[in-house]
Amino acid sequence: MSFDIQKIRADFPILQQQIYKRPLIYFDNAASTQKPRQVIDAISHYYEHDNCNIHRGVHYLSVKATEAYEEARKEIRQFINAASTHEIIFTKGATESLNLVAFSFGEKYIKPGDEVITSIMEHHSNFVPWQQMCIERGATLRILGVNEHGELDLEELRLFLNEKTRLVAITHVSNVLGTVNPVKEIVAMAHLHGVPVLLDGAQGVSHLPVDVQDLDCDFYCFSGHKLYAPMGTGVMYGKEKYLEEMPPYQLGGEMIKDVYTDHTTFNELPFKFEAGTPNVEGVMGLQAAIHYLQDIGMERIAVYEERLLNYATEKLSAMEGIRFFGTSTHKASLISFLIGDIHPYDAGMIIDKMGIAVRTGHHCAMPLMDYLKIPGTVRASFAFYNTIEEIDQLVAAIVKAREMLS
Ligand code: 7TS
Repeated sequence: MSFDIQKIRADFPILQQQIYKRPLIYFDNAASTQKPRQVIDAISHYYEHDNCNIHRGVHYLSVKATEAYEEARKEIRQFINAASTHEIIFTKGATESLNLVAFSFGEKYIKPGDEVITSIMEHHSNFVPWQQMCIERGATLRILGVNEHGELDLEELRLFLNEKTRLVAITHVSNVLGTVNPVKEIVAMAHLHGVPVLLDGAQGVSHLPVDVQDLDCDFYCFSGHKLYAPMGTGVMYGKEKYLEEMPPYQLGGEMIKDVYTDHTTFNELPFKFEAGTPNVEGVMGLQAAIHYLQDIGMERIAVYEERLLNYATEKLSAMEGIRFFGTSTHKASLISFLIGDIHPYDAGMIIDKMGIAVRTGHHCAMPLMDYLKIPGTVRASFAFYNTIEEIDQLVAAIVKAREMLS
């Protein structure tokens, strides 16, 4: 498929509608992306032809659904270049993936006095599980700050890493600042101390090509719904050497090998971490989304989105009184800003009335808001179906919001 923006937009039925009598402009892609027809069709196809519980039956439909599910796992392994399908655990999203690691890795490896390193730019989903796990296990959470561009300081990481460090848990891309963290360097630094690294890929995987073996990260967690796939899908990638040692996160069907009245043995990977009936329809949609993205090409998506980001940054920089949060030279396609002293909610309401969806508030990053001493931001996050003309509309809406609210 060539990168034909009108053809791409035609694949997304939701983008064809009008909001407040204006064409919908959807700039809330960091919260959730829209779904192409191909994904919606894959879900319908599954229910019309293949629907059945998997892994449990010998009959035709059960075998067919199981094969389709396991085929999707193979393709997701390829998509992020994991070494084995044993390392691809299906979850209901990044949050569940992160909780799984915090609970299970914590139980196996974290003792009183140990340390976990995270950063101030984390989404609550990659912050609260570590904070809670450290409290429960008597460990210490050490929190990296950011500089005025919203970047991590690797020198601070160097100072934090020591013989008590058990894990570094860092986001690949910040959902507030847009910063693309130097995760390969972070992994290399941590590995020098024998410390594994978890990457929260919720905002990374939809914008950048991800190769977990090249990054050499030990865990990579993401959601399907930010990747043009259905809600309620996600992946926890983990290196087999850790997953083999880690205890199950949930107990029940699928994850067992044998159950006796006095004890249970657990299934092999990846099933040990997949208790209960999974979201098969969602995984069919996730597979279709990955096909769709691969047809366009992640590299090409990254180039187009960078054009949108640069254009938006240039236009907004030319306006008076806009304060940006996140000005790293390595950014994914989102901008967070404040318009003078206008509260982000007020600005967001007016922008919405112009048919433009932006997100306002703390973006589930309250520690970062405290650190920056702001109540929240207005965030416009772009996807490859957005256009330069839509960004011009956003600029006009900001001018209008300022006129009305100043
Ligand atoms: N990590 C990051 C970096 C995120 O941006 C999000 C969601 C999550 C984890 C959690 O993902 P979930 O799919 O499990 O909810 N971020 C946002 C956002 O920025 N606005 O709404 C959700």
